[in-house]
Amino acid sequence: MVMMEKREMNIWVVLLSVLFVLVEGVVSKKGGGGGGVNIWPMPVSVSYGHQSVFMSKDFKLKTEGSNYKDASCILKDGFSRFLDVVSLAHVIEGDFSKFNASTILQGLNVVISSQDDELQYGVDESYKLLIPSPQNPALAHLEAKTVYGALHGLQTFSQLCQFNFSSRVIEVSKTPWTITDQPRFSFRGLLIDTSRHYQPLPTLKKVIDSMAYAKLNVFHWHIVDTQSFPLEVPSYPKLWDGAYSIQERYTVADAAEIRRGINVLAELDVPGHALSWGRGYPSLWPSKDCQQPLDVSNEFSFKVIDGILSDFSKIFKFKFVHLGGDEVDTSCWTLTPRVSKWLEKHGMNETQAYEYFVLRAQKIALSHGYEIVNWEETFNNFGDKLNPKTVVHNWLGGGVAQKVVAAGLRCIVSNQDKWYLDHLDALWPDFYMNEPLTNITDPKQQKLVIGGEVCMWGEKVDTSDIEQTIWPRAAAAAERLWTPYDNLAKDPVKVIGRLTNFRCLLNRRGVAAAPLIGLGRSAPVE
Ligand code: CP6
Repeated sequence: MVMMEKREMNIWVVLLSVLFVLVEGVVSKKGGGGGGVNIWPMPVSVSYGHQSVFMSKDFKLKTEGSNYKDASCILKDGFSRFLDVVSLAHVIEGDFSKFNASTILQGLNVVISSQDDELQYGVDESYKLLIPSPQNPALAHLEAKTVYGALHGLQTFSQLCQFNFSSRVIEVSKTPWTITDQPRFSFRGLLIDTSRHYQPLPTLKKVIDSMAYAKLNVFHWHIVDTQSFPLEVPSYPKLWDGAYSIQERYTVADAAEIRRGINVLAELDVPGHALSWGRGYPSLWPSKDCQQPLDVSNEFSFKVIDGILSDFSKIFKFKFVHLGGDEVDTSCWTLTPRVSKWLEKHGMNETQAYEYFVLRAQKIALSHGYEIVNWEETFNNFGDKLNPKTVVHNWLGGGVAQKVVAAGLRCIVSNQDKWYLDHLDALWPDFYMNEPLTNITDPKQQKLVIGGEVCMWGEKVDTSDIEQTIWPRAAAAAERLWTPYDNLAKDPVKVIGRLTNFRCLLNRRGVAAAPLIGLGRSAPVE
């Protein structure tokens, strides 16, 4: 043993303590395990310490130094949802006498630099969150360019708050926290199909709230299809005669409520998948016995599309609209003499007529100020004719994204073997490991992949089981879409604990997320 002077020893104690704090306080950014950090999806960078603070009974929102005037109450409403999910109401009974005043967090100061509060594709979603260790005055800080970044910061903060049922206070352990964050992809979607099964409005709202917990930001509403037409369309009031019943419908006001707080990508899937339109307007069918695709030879088909998109543009403010274009079986066009004569007269074969229909629908959508998303078959059949601003939505398994971006178009990834929630045999590790940039190495081309989407097709789910079919698998995809590639786990085993914790958090918040199946089950990480 080397003998040391007392002073020298002190220096060593100090140095070792500093080293200890540094090692403990820096989360391993690589590998995705989280090193004891229970945040889902994992942020860009996280550091933390080892002291706890406790939220005051009247934890306050402050906006000192912020440019942002909360005219539409977006931040205030977000803050009140934050207080709800962390159960501040429980703290009313809390016993604060045991706590040193310096450990009480009095509020959160939010500084937003931009006045703009339009929710739109590409809005800055970054934030920086600082939760101090015990000190006075004890305010947490949240900085963001836009109110939408601030909302993500509140979600992260809420995940760090733990209600302690013995002291009845909310504890934030491991302070000080410093978190900087922003999404890897701007488009992080979930498709909900309300045509195969009607989903009541409260169900849709609940799905939207739960999306925000996982930082998903696009609700792709596959509103209508062959089976039913549940939406009110003022321009053509008989369209919703195609609903399953007079109860199973959405009014325009319902649709406007869906829009609140999330980007809604409304879909009008044409010319296939549209049989239900003809219940109110049978002339949209090629014939009574051959009812889809929509009649390409009838001007009325395009008038109705124009009317619907005109009504859409009043409620759905997202810059994209989805025009479908998938799985078009054109045989009704050739089998119906009136339509096949029209094809002949215009010198078109079936494939050309399909192209003509999709391109005309695109022009109508453009005239209403939308940019267009189309399913990948449109690209596979006539990609060079699509409007150059078209976003091609992948769903088949062939990895079309690579070809789409090589052609200079944008792409959304949803390959059915990995990101289809109706495929119950696809387990959360498959969802986690689906990499949107597979085989795309050129940085310019990588930028054209604007994101991805998990799809909850409605044939086999209704309101009774939609939540547990979506969660926790959608959360696995949400981390893939949010977290920087280098921070993601390369082996999904590493995130089991953190994902289990997130699904328990969903359960506590009233979302029926199913247990994790695949790679075994595990207890939440302490
Ligand atoms: N409905 C619509 C569907 C599907 C598509 N479009 C679909 C196809 C195959 C599978 C799952 C869903 N039900 N309109 C394809 C985009 Cl496996």
